Formats: sequence, structure tokens, C-alpha cells
Amino acid sequence: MRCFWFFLPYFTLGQDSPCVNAGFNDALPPDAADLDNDQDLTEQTPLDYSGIVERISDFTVDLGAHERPVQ
Ligand SMILES: [Ca+2]
Ligand SMILES: [Ca+2]
Repeated sequence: MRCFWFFLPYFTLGQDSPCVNAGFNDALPPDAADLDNDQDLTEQTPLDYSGIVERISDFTVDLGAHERPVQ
């Protein structure tokens, strides 16, 4: 299995991006793939595309696949 973590910083949101906190929390789909392995498939998607950052950071989801973590 190849690891692409090295490339992730190039696709994350910048600090001043208008996409930060511009999404709608209620529009997140359920965790049908159980990304966090807690057997709860009905909760909102808990992680972003990286699989390590919480999907909602700073109380509001960001636009796009990546969530900018609170510094
Ligand atoms: Ca889950
Ligand atoms: Ca956010």
C-alpha cells in the first residue's frame, strides 16, 4: 500500500481561505463507511479526507474535502 500523506499539505485550506467555516454542518452525510470504527453508521461523517482531522473544526464545517484544524 502506497502512502500519499506526504502530498496532503498541498491540498489543505489556507488560513485566510473563504472556504474555511463556509459549509453547512447539517449537510454532512452519515458515516456510512464508519470512518472512525465506532459501529455508529448514523452519525455525521466524523473525519475529513485525510482520515485524521475531525470533519467539523471550529464549530462549522469547511467547504471541500479537507477541514482546517484550529491552530
Ligand atoms: Ca462511525
Ligand atoms: Ca471549520
